[in-house]
Amino acid sequence: SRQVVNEQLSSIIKNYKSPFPCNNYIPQIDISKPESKNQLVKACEEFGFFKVVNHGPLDPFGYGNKKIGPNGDVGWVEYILLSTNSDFNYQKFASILGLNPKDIRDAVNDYVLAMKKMACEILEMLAEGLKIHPKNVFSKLLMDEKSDSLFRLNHYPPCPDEFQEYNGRNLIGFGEHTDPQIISLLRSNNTCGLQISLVDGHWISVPPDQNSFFINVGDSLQVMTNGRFKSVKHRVLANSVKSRLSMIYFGGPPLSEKIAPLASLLIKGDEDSLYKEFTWFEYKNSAYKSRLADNRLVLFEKL
Ligand code: GA4
Repeated sequence: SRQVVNEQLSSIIKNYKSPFPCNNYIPQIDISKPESKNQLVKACEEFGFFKVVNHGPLDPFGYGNKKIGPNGDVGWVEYILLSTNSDFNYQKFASILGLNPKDIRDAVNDYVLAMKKMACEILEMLAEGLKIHPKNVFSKLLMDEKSDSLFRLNHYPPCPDEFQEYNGRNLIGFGEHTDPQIISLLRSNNTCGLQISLVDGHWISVPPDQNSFFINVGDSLQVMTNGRFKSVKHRVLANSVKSRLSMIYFGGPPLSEKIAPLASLLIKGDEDSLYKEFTWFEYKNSAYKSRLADNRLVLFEKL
């Protein structure tokens, strides 16, 4: 009968022993780490077999909706994130923006070029203000053809009151965070929502102004100035009636760039440095393992 067959089957399954016992000795290699080269060689010598983790080069680009980053953060937002790199090729662009992206790509390129120019001017004024020579210490990182800069378009649809009430507090459009790069240039329409956090922990609303740019210091500039400039925590609240649009240019260094406090800002030399040196690649890697609200610099602070 069917029942007997079932019982026999389940007893076979229960007693089945795999001829390939699983164990924890399969070498697992994190190829995002520098020491992985030696581990790869060892695994090939010992087993000729290994499992690779953290292989995905960071690729957060494209259209996104509610999800922010890879680690469970959500917001009342949809966005398009693009690399400004020249090797972010036509095909990639087309896969994000449709089959005939030439017009929009040209428009984005023009905009990004203008943003880069303005960011560099501001960074050079800052360097001069800090009496740092040469004045292009910061701006040269954005000018580098390998500069890892980004362009982000955010759309915050109006969020109806019944959702707003949820939780008894305002719904978050984009949760609090600091920007990892050197400098960010933001432009928005006339809808409010952006807030910055003061040192005492209070949030203040930034009145929108569609004819101006808002600039913020990123984590890398905080490190390069040894904490003199502050990477400001900011967030966006959802608006119940109007939709908010913003576009942000994030000016970042090349991946291989070593980020550390500038020697000319350290009076007693290395002793004064608040941060350990790291490459932008290392920083980005750890940033993409963090949650949006995390303090990503603590890992690189000197004890
Ligand atoms: C914040 C600033 C930029 O929008 C961004 C964000 C990035 C993402 O959305 O993919 C991050 C976030 C931002 C910081 C921590 C990581 C990475 C989401 C996230 C949880 C594009 C960036 O460079 O860092």
